[in-house]
Amino acid sequence: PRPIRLSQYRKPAHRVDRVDLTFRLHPSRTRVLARIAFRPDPEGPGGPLRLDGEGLRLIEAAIDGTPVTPLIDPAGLSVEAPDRPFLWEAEVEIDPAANTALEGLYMSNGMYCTQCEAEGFRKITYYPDRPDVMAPFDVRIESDLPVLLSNGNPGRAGKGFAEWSDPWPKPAYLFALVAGDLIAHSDRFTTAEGREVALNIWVRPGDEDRCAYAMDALKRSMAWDERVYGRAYDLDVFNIVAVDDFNMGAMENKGLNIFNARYVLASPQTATDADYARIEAIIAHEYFHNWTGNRITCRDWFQLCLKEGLTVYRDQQFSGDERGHAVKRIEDVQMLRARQFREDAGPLAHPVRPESYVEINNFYTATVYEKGAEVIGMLRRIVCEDGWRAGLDLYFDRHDGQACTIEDWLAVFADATGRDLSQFALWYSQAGTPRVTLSSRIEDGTLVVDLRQDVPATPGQPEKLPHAIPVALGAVARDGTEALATQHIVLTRPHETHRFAIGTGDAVVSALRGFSAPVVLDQPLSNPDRALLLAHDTDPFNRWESGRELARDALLRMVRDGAAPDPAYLDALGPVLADDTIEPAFRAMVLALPGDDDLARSLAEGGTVPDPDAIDAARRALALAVARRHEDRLAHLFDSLAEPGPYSPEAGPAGRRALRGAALSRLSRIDGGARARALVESADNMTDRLAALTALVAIGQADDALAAFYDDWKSDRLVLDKWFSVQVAAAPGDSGAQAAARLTAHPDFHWRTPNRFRAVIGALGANHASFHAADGTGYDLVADWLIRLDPLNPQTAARMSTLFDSWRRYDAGRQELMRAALTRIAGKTDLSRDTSEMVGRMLA
Ligand code: B3K
Ligand code: ZN
Repeated sequence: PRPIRLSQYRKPAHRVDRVDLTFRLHPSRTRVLARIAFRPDPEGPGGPLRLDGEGLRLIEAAIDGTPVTPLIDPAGLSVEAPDRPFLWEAEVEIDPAANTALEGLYMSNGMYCTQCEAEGFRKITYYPDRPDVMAPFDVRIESDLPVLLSNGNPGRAGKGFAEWSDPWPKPAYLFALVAGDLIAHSDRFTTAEGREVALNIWVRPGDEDRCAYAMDALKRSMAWDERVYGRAYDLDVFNIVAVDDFNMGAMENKGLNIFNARYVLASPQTATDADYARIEAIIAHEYFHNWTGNRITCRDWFQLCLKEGLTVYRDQQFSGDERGHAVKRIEDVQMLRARQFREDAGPLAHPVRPESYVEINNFYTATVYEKGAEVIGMLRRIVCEDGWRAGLDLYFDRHDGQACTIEDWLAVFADATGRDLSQFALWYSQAGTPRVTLSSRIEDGTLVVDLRQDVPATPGQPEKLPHAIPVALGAVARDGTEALATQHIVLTRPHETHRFAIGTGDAVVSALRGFSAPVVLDQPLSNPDRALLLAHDTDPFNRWESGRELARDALLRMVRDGAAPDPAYLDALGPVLADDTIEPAFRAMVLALPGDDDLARSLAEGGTVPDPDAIDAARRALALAVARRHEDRLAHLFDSLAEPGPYSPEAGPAGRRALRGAALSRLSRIDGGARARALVESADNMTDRLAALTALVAIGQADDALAAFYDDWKSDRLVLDKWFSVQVAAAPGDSGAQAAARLTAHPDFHWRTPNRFRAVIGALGANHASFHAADGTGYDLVADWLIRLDPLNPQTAARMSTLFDSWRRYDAGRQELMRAALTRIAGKTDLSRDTSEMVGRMLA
C-alpha cells in the first residue's frame, strides 16, 4: 500500500451535521442503522460522497429516502450525492464475535466493546472516518444485556434498549459503545461550574471491590484539571469500563472511557505500587483528554502529538503534584531513554509529527507520546510561566470545538508572547536525539561554558538544522555548596559560549538540570566530580543522574575491559543509603543499576559491539558487589522499612516499599534467598510478594514459590499475568528464552488476549540476555508467535515486532539471526499492513 502523506492533506468534501445510530446487537450478526445528515463543504474538493468502510455488509442505502446503489470497494464506497444538505441512511451487518483484531465492535467475555481510534469506526458503519469531521451523535442500542452504554448523556431506556445523546461534536474515533452484564462502582463529583456529574466504573461481577482507587484517582484528576487549567467536565455522566481484551492501555471516548482492566482494577492483594501509580496516571491521562483531544482534537493523524504529547505532559504534571516531582521526573526520563531514545537511534526513528505513514496505528509511539511531552515541557521553559498560562488560555479559547494542527498550537504561544517560535517548531519535524557537548572552565571568577549541538541523521533526514534547546545549569563547589544557582539558557546555534560570574575558583557544572531537554548530554566529568554531584547537587534529577553515570562507567569498564566492580562507586553509594533524610523512593532509584538494553546502547554509541551475556554478567557482579559492600546497611534498611499497619498505595509507603524491595534484591544475592522466601509467604500485599518472587527468580530459587503463587492466583487473570511475566522477565542469564518457550505451552497461555501475550512475549523482549540468547531461540520464539498472532491481531503483532528494532547493534551472528527472523516474518503470505510496514522499515 502507498503511504499517506501530511503534504497531501485535503479538506473533506462533506461535513456531518448530525449522526443517528441504531445498534441491534447480535454476536455474529449485529445490524447498524445509520442516519447521517451531510452537507457539502464549500471549501472542500467537491465530488461524489465518499465514505470509509471495511468489512461491512451493506444491506441497503438511501439518500433523502431514495434507495441508492453505491460503488463498493475494499476501503469504502462512493455514490453520487446532491449538491446541498442531504440525509444518508444505511443499514449494515457486522460480526463482532469474529473480530479478533479488537478494533471496531468486538466481543470480550460476552461483553460488546468498541475501539475506534484511529480508524476503527469504519468497521462499524460507512462514514467519513477522519478526525476533522465532527458531529453530535445520538445512539440507540437494542440488546437484552443489562447494561447498554454509549457516549454523552443518557436518554430514554427500557426493556431491551437504551438511548444516548452526545451534544458535543466529535470525530468518529471518539465513538464508543459497551453492552454487557456489568456492575458499577459509583460516585459523584460536583464541578466548579456547579454541574453534578454521576461517575461510574463498570466492571465484571466480582471485580467491583477493586475499583475504589481508580475512582479516587478520577475525582482527583477532575479537581486538578479545574484547579490547574481551569477545565471543568462537560456532561452529566462520566463512565469508565474495564475490559479484558484490549490492545493498549485505555481510550478517551467522549464520556465513556474504555480501559484495559489492568489499568483500572486494584486491591492491595492483587496490585503492586507500580500498578497503582499507572492506574492513577492513565485514569488522569484519559480524563485530561476530554479537553486536550476531545474538545480540541486533531485535524489529521499526523497531528497526533497535538493531543498525545500535551496530554502525557499533563498527566506527568498531575502525578508529580500528587506524588512528588523529583522521583516522577526520574521515572519519566528513564522511560523516555529506554523507549524513545532507542526508537530515535534506530530504523524506526521518526519526527514527533511524522510526515508519512502506511498504517497510523504504528505511530502511537514513544516519540509521539513521550518526546511529544518533552517538547511541551521545553516550550513551557522557553515561554516562561506567564507565557505558558496565556498561551493555553488562548488555545482553549480560540480552538474549542475545532480539529487543529501543530501550527495552531504554536501560533497561540507566538501570539500570546510575541515570540518567534519558528526554530522551536523544528522539534516537531526533525527526528533524532540531539547530542549536546559541554565543556567548562573557570577564569577569574567567571564560569565559561562551551556548548555544541549535533543532531544525528535519521532515516530520510540526512541533514539537520540546529534546535532551540533549553539548558538549565548550575554549579556545585568542591565543598558541596551551590556555587551557581540554576541558570536558564536556550542554545540556538551550533556552538555557543556562556559566561557566569561565580564565587569560587573550582566548581563542577551541573548541566541539563531537571533534564531540561530530551538530548544526550556529553560532559566529560571525572568520577570524583560525579560523586560530588551525587552527594551535594541541589537538583534531584542530576543527583540521581550522577549516581547513574558512576554505575554506568563502572559497568562499561567491567564489560569492555573485564574490570572489577569500582570501589569508588561502591563507596559513593554508602552515604546515600545511610541518609534517612533522603526520600526512600529516591534512594531506591539511586540503588538501581542501568538496564542491560541501556548499557547495550551506551556500548554501541561508543563503538563497541554489545555482548548481551557479558552485560548481564557485569550487572549481576556489580549487584553482588553492592550487596557485599553494604550488607549491613541493606539489612538495616530491609528490617527497618517494614511497614506497620495496613497497606496504603500512597507515595510515602510505596517509596519505603521500593527501597526495601531494592535492598532485598541485593541481599538475595548473598543470603541464598532466605529473606525473599520468608517475605513471599508473609507478605500481605502484592508489591512485597512480587518483589520477593522477582528476587527469587533472579537467583534461580523460585520453583516452590512460583508453584505456590500459581495455586493462590490461578483464577485471577491479572495476577496470573504477573506470574507468567516474572518468570521470563527476571530469569537469569539467557534462561528466560526457555522459560518463555515452556510458558507458551502452558494451558493458561491465552495468547489471543493481548495482556497474556505481552506477559510472556513482551517479558522476553524485556529480558535482554534472554531475548538475545546466542543460539537464536529467543528471536525464533518471538518470530513464531508474531507470525501466529498477526492474522488475528495485527496491531499487537506490529507493536511487538519493535523488539527487533536495534538488531544492527549486535555481533554478526546475532544480526544474521535477527535478520533471518525479520525476513521470515516479512515473507509470510497475507502479512498485515501493520506488521509489514514495521518489518519493512526495520529491514530497510
Ligand atoms: N488515544 C488512545 C490510543 C489509541 C491507540 C490506537 N491504536 C489512548 C491514549 O493515548 O490515551
Ligand atoms: Zn492519550
